[in-house]
Amino acid sequence: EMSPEEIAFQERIDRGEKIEPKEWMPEGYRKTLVRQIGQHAHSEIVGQLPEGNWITRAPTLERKAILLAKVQDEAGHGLYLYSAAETLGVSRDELLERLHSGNMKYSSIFNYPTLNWADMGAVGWLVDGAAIMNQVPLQRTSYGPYSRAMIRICKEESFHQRQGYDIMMKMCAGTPEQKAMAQDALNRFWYPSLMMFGPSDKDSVHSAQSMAWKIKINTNDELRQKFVDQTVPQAQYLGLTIPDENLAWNEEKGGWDFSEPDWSEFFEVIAGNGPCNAERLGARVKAWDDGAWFREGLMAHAEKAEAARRA
Ligand code: FAQ
Repeated sequence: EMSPEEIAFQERIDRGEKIEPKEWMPEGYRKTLVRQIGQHAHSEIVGQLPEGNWITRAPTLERKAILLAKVQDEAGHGLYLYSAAETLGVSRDELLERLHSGNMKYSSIFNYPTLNWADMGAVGWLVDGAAIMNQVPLQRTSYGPYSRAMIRICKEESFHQRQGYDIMMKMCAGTPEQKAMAQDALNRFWYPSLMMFGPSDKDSVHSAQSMAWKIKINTNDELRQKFVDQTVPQAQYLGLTIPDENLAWNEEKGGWDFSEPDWSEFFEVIAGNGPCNAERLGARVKAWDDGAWFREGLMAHAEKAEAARRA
């Protein structure tokens, strides 16, 4: 069963201690963190693409400046998270190689297209809203570097969510056509946003062990429920309709009943067969290949400087 080291480790977790990079940890704990933090970092980087697509077409200079800042934040989040993963003994190049070869995942949500400006509102409101719901508890995750990264990231995510909701408010107070665009964006992003929390608890292979290690704090279904409960009144305030006939207030549980997303679609998307998987991964691989001359230049410069130092 558990070795004496593993027992002592679990006791530290149970006492609420943070685990730091140089400390002993079970191999499974390290592997799970590399998987989750790496996937999270990749999501931030790939997550720049759907919004980056609209920076040049923002309707005003102010909207453009806001969106630009948000997308830059996402790059920063990706970099903090890669650094956090590197403290576990994996290099950034290796993580990127695993992403580019399709061996590591990123969030399913970024495999859906952003068709128009209303989608920028829906992404900020729903996608960042879901991201925060998942990340606020992760500020208390057991691995020190991940938990500290989450504190800063959550502050920036709340700005992202507000800017998205602000776009939705503006569009819903606009012409009937603009309000219809906002409704259409909600219709398309609702179920993919629910999928961000991962499969239902009965299909979540990692939850039990990750929660015992306090890598995860809540189950997927708990966070999905909290997200629906937070988002329904926000939709009502906008005068928009959540695309779910089964949505109903449940007095007993003090929350909303809602329809599950189409899980077969979810599993297709995470297997690489979503609407934009090939395009998203293709863009990242191209960026890596296009940067080869720069990496080579840096290496040549470092080698020259090293040779000069030795001489
Ligand atoms: N997409 O056993 P579980 C953002 C995979 S926020 C793709 O339940 P776990 C900010 C899972 O990896 C988005 N794959 O897994 C932003 C596993 O497969 P594996 C990123 C998914 O890890 C906003 C399998 O399914 N946030 O980027 C998904 O315990 C706007 C079984 O699932 C994070 O990554 C999915 N949705 O729970 C940026 C948060 N769900 O690895 C730009 C940190 C599950 O064995 C614009 N991560 N899978 O091959 C987590 O909290 C967890 O990893 C979960 C999944 C909750 C996502």
